[in-house]
Amino acid sequence: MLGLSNVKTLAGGKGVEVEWANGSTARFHAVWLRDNSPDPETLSPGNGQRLIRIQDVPEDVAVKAATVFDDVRLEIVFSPEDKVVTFDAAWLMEHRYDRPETADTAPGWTGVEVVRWGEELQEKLPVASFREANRNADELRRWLADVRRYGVAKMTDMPLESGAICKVVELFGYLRETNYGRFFEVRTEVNPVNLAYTGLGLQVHTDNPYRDPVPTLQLLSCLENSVDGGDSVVVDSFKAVELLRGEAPEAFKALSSLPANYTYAGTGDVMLRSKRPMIELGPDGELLAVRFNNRSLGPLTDIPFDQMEAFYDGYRKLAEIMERPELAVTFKLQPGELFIVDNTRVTHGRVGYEGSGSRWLQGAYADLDGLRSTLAVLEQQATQEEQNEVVA
Ligand code: NM2
Ligand code: OGA
Ligand code: ZN
Repeated sequence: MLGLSNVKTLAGGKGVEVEWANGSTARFHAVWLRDNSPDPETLSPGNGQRLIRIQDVPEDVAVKAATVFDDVRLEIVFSPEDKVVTFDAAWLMEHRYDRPETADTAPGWTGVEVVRWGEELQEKLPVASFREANRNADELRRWLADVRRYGVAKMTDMPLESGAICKVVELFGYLRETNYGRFFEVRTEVNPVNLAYTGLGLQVHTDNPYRDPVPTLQLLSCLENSVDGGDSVVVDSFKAVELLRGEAPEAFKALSSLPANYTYAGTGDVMLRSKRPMIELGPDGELLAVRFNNRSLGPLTDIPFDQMEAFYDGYRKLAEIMERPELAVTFKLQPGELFIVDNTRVTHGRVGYEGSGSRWLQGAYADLDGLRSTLAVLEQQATQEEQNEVVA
């Protein structure tokens, strides 16, 4: 365990600078430390939720004294309250925010947990067996971690029964019910409410950009697929955005700063609309989401006249990149197989099909927050088990 070697109080008690045994240092503000004090009057011991309001922290909060104990505890005395609080060295390390400027902070950056990919993923597309993931927490943890890293994964060995897709969602989270149902049939229909319910080819897309918030996970499972065609394709839009940013910075700028409109009215019983950028960045420039769907981009009504052409130029450029063969991973789903995509990131499409044979897929939506939560709990359990083994 990484211990603390030193602590200095910053001028005026504004905060502290902490040094760990490996030589790394980080500063913490007095107000931040006080707001995050782990004592039972500040944080509920039962659930970790904060019991105080920000106004309960004195405006002139300062560090009166700071001392390291036993290498692993930092004791702080806060003025004017004269409150004594102990912080844990590992906790401070995990939550430090005083980092040197990292290499990639240009708008469109992604965190270390995101690995952008192209056709090379074809040979190593993450996959797990449903039966295995259902009884083995390690297998489930690996599969969920792959979804976090690559935004896509396959599952095999599914029960060949209608609705089995729901059991996959139950492994990690909750179904997102929509106007399409708890889950939905994807097959050729006579009066299709959506072009997905035809044999037409579908350009790669994210689903339901006309919803706000969008469903952040989509699953598609296969019950029958004996037609000619109907192959699936997935493309990492975050990779496409990275290429766009390099090749056409003005296109990246237009798509990330102008509001697009997305719509779906089906046969008239719903009227869904959203107004969002095609490339969504966070306040610190992090690439958060892509909404890409040729069928559902509405009439654009919120882009200034003088910028409309720049938007369309950018959209065309992004679409061209999205269709590059070197970005595509393709496969033909077999009965008993499923794939899941992070619907804020990985686009999916299909080759058209017709003629003899049958094709029957089922789809469902769910959300990433539940998946990430399940994964974090499984990872914590795995770490604890490892530590217990070391001790035993
Ligand atoms: N379906 C399959 O987002 C879309 O409109 C794509 C969605 C109909 C639920 C198709
Ligand atoms: C969808 C979709 C692809 C397919 O249902 O959203 O994109 O392979 N389907 O049918
Ligand atoms: Zn789709």
